[in-house]
Amino acid sequence: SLPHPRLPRSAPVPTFANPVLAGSHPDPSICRVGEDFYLVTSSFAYYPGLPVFHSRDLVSWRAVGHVVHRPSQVSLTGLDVSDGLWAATIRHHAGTFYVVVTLARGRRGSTTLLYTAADPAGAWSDPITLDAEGIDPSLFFDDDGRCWFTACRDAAHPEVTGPGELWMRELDLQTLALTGPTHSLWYGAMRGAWVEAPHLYKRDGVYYLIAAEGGTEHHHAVTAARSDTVTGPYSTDPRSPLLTHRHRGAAEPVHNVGHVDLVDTPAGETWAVALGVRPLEGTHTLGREVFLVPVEWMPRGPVFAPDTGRVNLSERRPVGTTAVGGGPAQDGPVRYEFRGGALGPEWNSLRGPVDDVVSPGAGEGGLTIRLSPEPLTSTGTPAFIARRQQHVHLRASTRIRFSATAPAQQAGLAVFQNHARYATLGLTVDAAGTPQVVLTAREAAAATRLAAVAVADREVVLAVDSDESGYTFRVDDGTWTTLGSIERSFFSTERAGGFVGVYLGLYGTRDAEADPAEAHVDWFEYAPGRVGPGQDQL
Ligand code: 6LW
Repeated sequence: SLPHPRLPRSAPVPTFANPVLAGSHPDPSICRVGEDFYLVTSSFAYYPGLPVFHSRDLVSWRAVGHVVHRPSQVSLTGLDVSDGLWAATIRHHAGTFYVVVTLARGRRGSTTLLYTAADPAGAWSDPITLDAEGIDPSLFFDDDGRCWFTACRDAAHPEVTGPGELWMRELDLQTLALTGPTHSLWYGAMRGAWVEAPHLYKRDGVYYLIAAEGGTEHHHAVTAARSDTVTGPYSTDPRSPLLTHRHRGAAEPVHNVGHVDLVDTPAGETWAVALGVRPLEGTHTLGREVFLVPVEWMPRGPVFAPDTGRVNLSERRPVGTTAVGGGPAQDGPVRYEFRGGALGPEWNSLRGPVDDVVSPGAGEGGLTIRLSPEPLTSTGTPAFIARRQQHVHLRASTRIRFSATAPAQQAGLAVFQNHARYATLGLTVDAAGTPQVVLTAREAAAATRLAAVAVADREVVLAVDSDESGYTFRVDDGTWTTLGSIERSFFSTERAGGFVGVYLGLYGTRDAEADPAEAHVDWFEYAPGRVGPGQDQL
């Protein structure tokens, strides 16, 4: 029989808004220690890598650090923005946190890394390289204290049709090396669709292998298999797919649902964190986000979203949990003044630290950007920091001071999808030395200069207003001038390919021949909400 809703329909049911982590936070993995939940998401070629979040209620999440916070922990140089650190799993056992993750190159798994920490806020260890092929590694700690590593790889089985195989080996917790035989566990419920993202759970003595199939886009789905023995054989749960929005139409606000990880609350409920996207007219720009989905265990296995069968934008709150409080408001404006000499955890650079080129001021705040000859198109580390775009409607703005001496020197605001697809609104000079602001769109090898306006000062406010139709770029040098707009879908993951959403940031670039120069940023503001008419006159 179907599970019954927990509360009578008449009672006011406390709710929360999905996604619980907006913006590019794919492939969530979650674990609990006592009352504390910890979650990690993929970070690709962004640095620091693998953000770690903490929550007490599963709904409000606070960034506590990163697994990869020292350059010695990984080398991301040379990688595409969508390669790098993919789909980590976080687990806790006997006082130690474990994170396993794929380092991807050329959109394929290349190395499997294991990090450990006593405190999830860090410091995390240097990596141990596991002798494992494929992607989406996970760990399962059995009641007897043994630890089982699972991952997915290309299927080698001669009788198997379909691209993927979930496999297993034991992880020796003393040596942190894989040991013993390799077990082939499962080839998926929907052969022909890639099977990935395995996580193993044990419930009432039964082992449940939960996976994702159909790829991370429209056909994404959650499927399952079960076994009485950890190493198998696993038999397909015939109810598969257990959760998907692949059959839903354009009116559905949440798509691409899959890649779940399950956690039990202290009150005995089970919840899943899932990846999903919120497309508008078929494209999304915010990346793959984290959605929280109720789970009910039935004798046949987990039932996802038992009341509605879908991932909802408004969902009932987990029972018996309380937010820690003091966490960041997801929907309020944030003004970064860069005081205190360090960037907050929401700021990322590409592939490595930028301490040599981007310096937050100590006492008086502000940010100094030393222009770098490394362009944003490079697969190195340009003078660039950015944070995720988490709202379709917003204004991002910055007050910047920069006395360029050559047109090849530029500093300003960037809307960044990846190194082959972004827009810049840069303060520079023209050939005669007059200060100007230039709007450029980059698509693959082509950089198109969309507009340039002379400005009255070498200190201006640069702004980009985002809404469902596009991104509009403006400058204020005493008077607001609109330089132009770029359609939203230009920055979409569908158009760009890859796995990331838009980041908004600050950059400083110059030709190798141009003189070194510094730009000064007073503040950067991220203000969610609709930009009303006339607000550009502010
Ligand atoms: C990840 C795979 C996926 O490894 O996307 O959504 C890949 N699923 O499981 C990169 O994030």
